[in-house]
Amino acid sequence: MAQHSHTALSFEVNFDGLVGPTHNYAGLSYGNVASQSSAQASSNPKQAALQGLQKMKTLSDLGLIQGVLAPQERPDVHTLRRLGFSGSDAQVLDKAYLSDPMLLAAVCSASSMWTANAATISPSADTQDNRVHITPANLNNKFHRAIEHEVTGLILRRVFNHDDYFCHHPALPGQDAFGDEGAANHTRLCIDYHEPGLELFVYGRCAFNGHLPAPQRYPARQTLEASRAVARLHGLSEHNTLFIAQNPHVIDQGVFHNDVIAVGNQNLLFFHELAFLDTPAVLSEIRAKLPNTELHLLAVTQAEVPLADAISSYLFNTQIVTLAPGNMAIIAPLECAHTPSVKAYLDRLPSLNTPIKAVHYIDVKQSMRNGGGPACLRLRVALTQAELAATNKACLMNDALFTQLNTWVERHYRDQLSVSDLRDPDLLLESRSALDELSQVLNLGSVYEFQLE
Ligand code: SUG
Repeated sequence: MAQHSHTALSFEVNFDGLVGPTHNYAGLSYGNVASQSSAQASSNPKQAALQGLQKMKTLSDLGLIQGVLAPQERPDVHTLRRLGFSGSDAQVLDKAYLSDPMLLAAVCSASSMWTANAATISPSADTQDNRVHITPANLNNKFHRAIEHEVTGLILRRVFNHDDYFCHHPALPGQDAFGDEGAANHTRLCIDYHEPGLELFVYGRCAFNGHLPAPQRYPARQTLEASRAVARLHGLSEHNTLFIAQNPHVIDQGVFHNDVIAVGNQNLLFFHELAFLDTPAVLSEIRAKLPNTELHLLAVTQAEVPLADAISSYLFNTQIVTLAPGNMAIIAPLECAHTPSVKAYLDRLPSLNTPIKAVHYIDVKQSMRNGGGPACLRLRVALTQAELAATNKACLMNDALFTQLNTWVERHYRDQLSVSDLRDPDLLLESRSALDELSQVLNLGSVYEFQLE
């Protein structure tokens, strides 16, 4: 396969978040319809982690380079202590549960699995100093996610651990005006991954300009100010960036990140016609900034797939991957096969004269029920050969690691968890011993705060 061939100059590596042992449904994400409707359902962390691993294996078997990002320490006892709960770890959990069960649920969420929200990454071909720039997302809009970025930053430093090639920034200030959700609102168009591209930053509202339209019902998590700051930090220029306003009406229907309604890969942008505030203007700006590029700007109409079907099936939270030059595949959640309008569209797609030649369905139902589809579960990193060589090898998927991680999940994970189990001190111990072992397997050093007794 082209991606693995030694002659390839660059690679798109997908780093998937490994689902943590506390995966549960707590209804924490207002504006994310799936999270709200699964609230209080019982989860299966073991199955969730195995589904995630199988997804990684499927992509790796297609010939793509696949990475693994470790989960975070949850329950997050350190955050509870910062909030005034004291005593032994078991007492801290118990006091938090009795005082505010939703707070305990928030510090137990396995939400770091959705690594599309881990960071925004600009490939070296686009940046001023020709290094890969990485900014963890502050995820400021939701408390359970706002406590992720410090450890996310640490993990990313251990994975991309070479100053000649990688430049790590801290997350943006944790304030509403700079709400940043990372790569979920960022797509890059290019011809080949190592060539300069056009980085699309999609935002839901402007913090400092109240005249621009904003959603009325659900929050817009990403601001224009945040997107601009990330582009500045990464040394991008006016020529290789485009800031695009999301359609506030679709946010109000449950499109809480742009990757629920649009996805791009190389010279292809796949999106619903209602995705952006001014779609014709967006398309003409893309064409103007990428002259001499054969572009496939593939809009799906409301008549083909109604918005509600696109949101419930996650048609646009698919991954579009390049298997060989000009030959792409779309990786779709099983829910797409079960939604008639979407299934009909995907059946036609390979014959529509675009680079997409095949559709692969995968089962990530445990994650989908919290509003996380295939694209949410992965962080894309375009790397040159030298950058890939400088990346932590222990975090790259292969048959041996796949087997090892499956065994690890089987040994440490529960197959049933409900919100009332989160105060169980044994869950904390199980989670810590699992992560302690994992950090050795993935060669991460000490990224977690706990000490095993
Ligand atoms: O931030 N769900 C995540 C889903 C993130 C999806 N990511 C992308 N679209 N890229 C969120 O809303 C739900 C947790 C709960 O309710 O238990 C949650 O955090």
